Amino acid sequence: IKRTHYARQLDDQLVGQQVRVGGWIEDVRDIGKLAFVTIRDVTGACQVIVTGDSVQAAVQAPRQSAVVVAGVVQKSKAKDFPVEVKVSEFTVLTKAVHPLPIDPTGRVESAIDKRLDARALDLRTPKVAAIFRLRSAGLVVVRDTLLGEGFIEVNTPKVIGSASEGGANLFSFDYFGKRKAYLAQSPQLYKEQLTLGLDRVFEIGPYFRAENSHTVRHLTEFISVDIEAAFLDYEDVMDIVERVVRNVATAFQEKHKADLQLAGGKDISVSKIDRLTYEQCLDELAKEGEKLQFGDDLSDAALRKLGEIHRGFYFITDWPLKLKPFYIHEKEDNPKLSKSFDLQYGYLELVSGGRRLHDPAKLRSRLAEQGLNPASFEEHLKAFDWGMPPHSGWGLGYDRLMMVLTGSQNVRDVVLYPRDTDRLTP
Ligand code: AMO
Repeated sequence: IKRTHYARQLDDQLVGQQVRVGGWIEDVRDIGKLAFVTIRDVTGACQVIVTGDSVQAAVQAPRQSAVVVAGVVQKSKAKDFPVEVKVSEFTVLTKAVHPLPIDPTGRVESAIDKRLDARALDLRTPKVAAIFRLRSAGLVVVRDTLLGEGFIEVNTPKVIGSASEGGANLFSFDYFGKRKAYLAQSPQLYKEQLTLGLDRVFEIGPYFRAENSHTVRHLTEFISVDIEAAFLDYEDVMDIVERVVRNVATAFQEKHKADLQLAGGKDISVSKIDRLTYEQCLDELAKEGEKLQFGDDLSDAALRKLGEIHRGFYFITDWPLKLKPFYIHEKEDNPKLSKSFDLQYGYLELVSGGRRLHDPAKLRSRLAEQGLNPASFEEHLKAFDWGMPPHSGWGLGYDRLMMVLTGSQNVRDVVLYPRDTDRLTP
């Protein structure tokens, strides 16, 4: 079963050499005494010529069966392949059972639901595989950037005893008949506590929200990149997220161009990202005929309008305090406003973050103001009595970032096994 080369490695230099290639049958052209077979592996396709006894096996094998072929590399007359393999051994390892649920050659497009039902097979489609290679490459860049800025990577619990983002959208379950447990909506409380001893932390992990939303951007399980840093204010962590996003976009364009093209992503350059305050957004929206009062949340329609004005990335900063979670710090010069921000790409929110309250008394009264019970946060609040430093951070929806950078229209395109209100399998 072992191979010596991937399809893409077969080139002029190997002419005359014996090779073994493993992959799956994409096409077979039977011309009697011989057959031309296109074999695809994760790197691409190659052509093999089958003669003699093996023709029968090749012709009868269903498309997409797993095979391993051995033979000698020779020059090819085919316009798509500079070389081909003259096969001496053609082994069908596992037959594909037809009809297959989707066509992984990408020639016949299937609806997203059908593709997700057959996700493992869908990954054979070159465009789809490219998206997941980019996802992986992007994580490396995120990690390198944050490690380079003095952060350490941490892992906090996903099974938790109290809500971190308030009670809405919380998945709960029975914990050994003793109490209720929840799935983490974010690492918010833990990451804040960690600044006390570790100064700068980041986490890349799955978070869970019982979102009853049927949109192209909401999942019930999503991956977030979270950071939290002591002694930084919100503008500083905005600079950090700007560098993270810029580095990922640049790496895709410079180091992963072929995959970016296969995925259908545009070259998105991230220069200095505009920073607009919430109130500036209200003014811009008013000019467009969308009248909102101070304190109103920016509706989907409003964000779509803003997205038309500011194509690409932009920050919305200084939101009304009451629109933001209990842990967000007010602006010292105007306590109705908060030291908070969202990073948008057009209408799509990619990141939220801000400066946090570090004074336990203020945090207790904010919890009460927001109708939350400080008693249920005592476990968290006690850390604030141990010399909590001022701190800021953000959470970046990694799936949404990948959606933008790969030019995908649906977050499900960039998630292997998406979870939403209707989908729990595969
Ligand atoms: P927030 O709730 O805005 O902030 O979430 C941060 C980012 O996570 C992504 N996201 C989602 N992606 C897909 N499906 C969902 N259901 C979903 N929900 C959120 C978005 C969003 O911008 N604790 C704060 C962050 C912080 O202040 O550090 C938080 O969770 O891209």
